[in-house]
Amino acid sequence: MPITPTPKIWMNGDLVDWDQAQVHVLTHTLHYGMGVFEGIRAYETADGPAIFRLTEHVERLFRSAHILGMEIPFTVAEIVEACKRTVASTGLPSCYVRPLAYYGYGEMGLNTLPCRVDVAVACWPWGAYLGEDALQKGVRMKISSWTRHDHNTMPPAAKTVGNYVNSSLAKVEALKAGYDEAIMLAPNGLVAECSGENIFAVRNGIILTPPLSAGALEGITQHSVMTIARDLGFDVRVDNLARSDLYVAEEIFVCGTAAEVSAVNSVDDRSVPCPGPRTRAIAEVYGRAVRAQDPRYAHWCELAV
Ligand code: PPE
Repeated sequence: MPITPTPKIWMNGDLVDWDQAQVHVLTHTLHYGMGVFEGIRAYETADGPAIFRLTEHVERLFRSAHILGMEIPFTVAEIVEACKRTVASTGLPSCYVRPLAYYGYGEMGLNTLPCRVDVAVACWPWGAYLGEDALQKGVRMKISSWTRHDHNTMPPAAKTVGNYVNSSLAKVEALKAGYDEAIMLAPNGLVAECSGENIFAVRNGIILTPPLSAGALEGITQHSVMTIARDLGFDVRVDNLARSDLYVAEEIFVCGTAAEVSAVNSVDDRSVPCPGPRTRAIAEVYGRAVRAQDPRYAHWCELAV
């Protein structure tokens, strides 16, 4: 998806011009993948752009860094402020927000202990991640031939730069085979998540989503969806899913900051009813919640200014 430039990018405390936000080719993370990032959305509201669950995203950035043993030289509050400043500087009513902490220029080699940690926050307009009609028509999913990495290989619970090699391999494989998105299985064969979303499947009326231990990122949208679904009166559980659970599911949807709530119409060419009534109801409330239109979830929306 092509990037539309915005005026400024926050780098280590300053807002710099978009074209000046550059790194050296010997930037450590560019070579070894040891970095952490977030994906956040700011939505248009009557009071200006509201950043959805901003503090929780920044807290996860710090947890991801903690898993890597990386020390971010800013506080959570400072990065929250940096995100707000960057969003406000774009003048856009809504945008995607990408904080990134990385080992910068100055050291080479696998020992990250002496490396400097740099932080940047960029924003740009980003449309529907899985297509404008992802909720109505649903997306075609393929179980990937690539296995989600094991906890002792690369920590899937951390949103690290390097983890996305695995996701990109799966995504491109699925696209080349004519599907929209890939479902990743953990090394034990259970469902983990998708290349860039968490997954939910309905079996016997119960909405199920795999836990962190199955190799899923602890998705903030996943958490929002579980809260909304329970408030709608649905039975929601964090539990393992087998491949066959997906083939015979009554409904499947995937969710993430970028993808929001997207319905699934098939898995490996086995059709799934789509969009199911629960998916539709949850997506509708989610769409209002992110725009600060539902008082029950107003505390999830942080105004940029
Ligand atoms: N799993 C993965 C692997 C993942 O990348 C995401 C977000 C999620 C689950 C959902 O997490 P959350 O956004 O907290 O609900 N994927 C980001 C897109 C990655 C990309 O750059 O492409 C996102 O949705 O922002």
